[in-house]
Amino acid sequence: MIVRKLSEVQGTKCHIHAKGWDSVRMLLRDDKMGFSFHITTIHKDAELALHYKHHLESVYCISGKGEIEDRTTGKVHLIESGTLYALEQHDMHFLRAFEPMVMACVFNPPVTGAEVHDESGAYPAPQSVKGVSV
Ligand code: 9YT
Repeated sequence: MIVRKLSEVQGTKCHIHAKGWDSVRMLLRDDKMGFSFHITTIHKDAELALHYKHHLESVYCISGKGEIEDRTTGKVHLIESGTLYALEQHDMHFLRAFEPMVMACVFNPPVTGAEVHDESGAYPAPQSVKGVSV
């Protein structure tokens, strides 16, 4: 059994900081759960262009307010506490935070810990992430 506290992972190498967001990656590939689990905060006024071509992602908003725009249809959905979205079609999207948004995110296949977004907002395919075990 794995038991971890957010406070134990905050500030470690599994707490990633990037422009507009930071993410505490609480479960990673090497935990062998078949998914990774992240507590991600999208910073106020951030707009992220994301496209997880190689991953399925589901996100549950714990707190904060913002919106997600489907870049294929242009449809915009409000995100607030209690909202879940699932990118079951690897949907290209914009994520905008009107106030800090705390999100619980799962990725399938699991993130290894080495990923950073490329210029299209994607993470690389799992087999192209080499030699990093977090
Ligand atoms: C909201 C969202 O797309 N989160 C993705 C996870 C986070 N960017 C991470 O841990 O890389």
